[in-house]
Amino acid sequence: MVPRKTHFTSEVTPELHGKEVVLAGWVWEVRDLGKVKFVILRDREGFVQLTFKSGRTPEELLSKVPYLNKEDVIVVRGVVEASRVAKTGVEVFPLEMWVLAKAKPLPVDLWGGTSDLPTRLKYRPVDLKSPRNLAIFTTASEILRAIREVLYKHKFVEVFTPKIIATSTEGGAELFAVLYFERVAYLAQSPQLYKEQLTASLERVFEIAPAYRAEKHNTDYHLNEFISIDGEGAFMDYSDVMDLLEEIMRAVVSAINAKRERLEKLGIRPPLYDVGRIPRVSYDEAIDKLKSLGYDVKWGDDLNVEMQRALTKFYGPLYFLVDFPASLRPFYTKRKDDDPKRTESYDLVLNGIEIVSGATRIHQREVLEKEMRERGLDPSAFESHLSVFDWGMPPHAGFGMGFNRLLMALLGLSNVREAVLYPRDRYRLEP
Ligand code: AMO
Repeated sequence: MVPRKTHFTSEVTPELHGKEVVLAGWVWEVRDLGKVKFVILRDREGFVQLTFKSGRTPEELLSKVPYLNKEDVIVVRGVVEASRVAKTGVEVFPLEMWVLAKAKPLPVDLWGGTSDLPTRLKYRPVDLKSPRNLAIFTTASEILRAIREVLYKHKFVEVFTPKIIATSTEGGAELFAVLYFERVAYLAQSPQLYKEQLTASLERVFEIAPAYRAEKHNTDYHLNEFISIDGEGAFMDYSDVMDLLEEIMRAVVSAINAKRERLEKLGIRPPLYDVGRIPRVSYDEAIDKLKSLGYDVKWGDDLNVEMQRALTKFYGPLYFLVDFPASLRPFYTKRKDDDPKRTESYDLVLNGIEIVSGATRIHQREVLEKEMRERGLDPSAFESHLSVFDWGMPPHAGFGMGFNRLLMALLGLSNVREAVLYPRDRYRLEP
């Protein structure tokens, strides 16, 4: 019987000196120096050196080592010894070894990192074995944990809303149609309308789920399926939500700092070390600053990545843009009471990339209908949503955070595809 794994490689520390452990993982490297043979075993958490020494290691075990291939799956029972030479400060002297699966030569260079991104994405399940990817996606999970913790602390309830829907929420052109029995349905671009409706019952909700956009751009920061972290709170406005996002960003950066050493060893350099008060820059001020830099931009224009990057000169890598013109925001966005051309809205920008967007919402049916008509939308198509506003809709506000963009920007990755396990883009539907 093959024994169960007792430790991840990261748990094999010098304090275990003299103890027996069972490790399981993949052969990263074999170094055969004749009487001494080293096998580097990799698992999700890192590496451990296995030392096979003639005289000490059973002969039958020693003779197996030259037949190991890179990425063979092995289980090893052995004794831990603190070591001054081994990279991780420990080595393990095997007593028994089982080869559970053999591996052919890999289509991706996990060792030298020489494969290009298209090749890596084509063989993504293999590419995900690389130490760099393991660090990215274990950190991603820690980031999600940190975000959930902040939201739970503020009494948000985790929910799931339908991804197959009947009408558009964020604009018609970017919908994927699906055949739904006898009729056409769409994949949800965001849980916007559902999360708003839920503030009338659950008050504060969040959802972490895929969102679908049939955008044809093929850029480094657009995906056709991305993970959206959405939050919506009753009796809140956009400044409450920005306070919450500030807390989320602080928690996320400290989750990254806990992993920083491992990340940096792999060449990943998270740009943020801490998060203080995040500047809240009005759209008007941003336009003025951009004009002063010579950009050809006027009030009412959308800001592109280059402009948002230029603004980091004034505000640092992380800032909010607030109070956008109503013409730039969706129909559900509340206008400012004293300035109806502008809205109670914001984007959170990190290194020039918009990672979050949100607003105070309209909670009065007539106002919402008027905004729909102004944007050429037919309120009757939204009747099931609008009727909720007849039965006690609280004022509310929220956010939509693109998790893959967040991960990309936080880790300083150059392409959002690096921040998704299996990216879906204009030309990629597999694996
Ligand atoms: P918005 O359309 O700005 O707002 O989307 C919110 C956030 O989602 C991310 N995002 C994307 N990430 C990768 N690829 C894409 N194609 C893509 N599109 C958007 C971005 C963006 O900031 N309902 C509103 C949110 C709200 O007001 O609560 C919405 O969907 O990081």
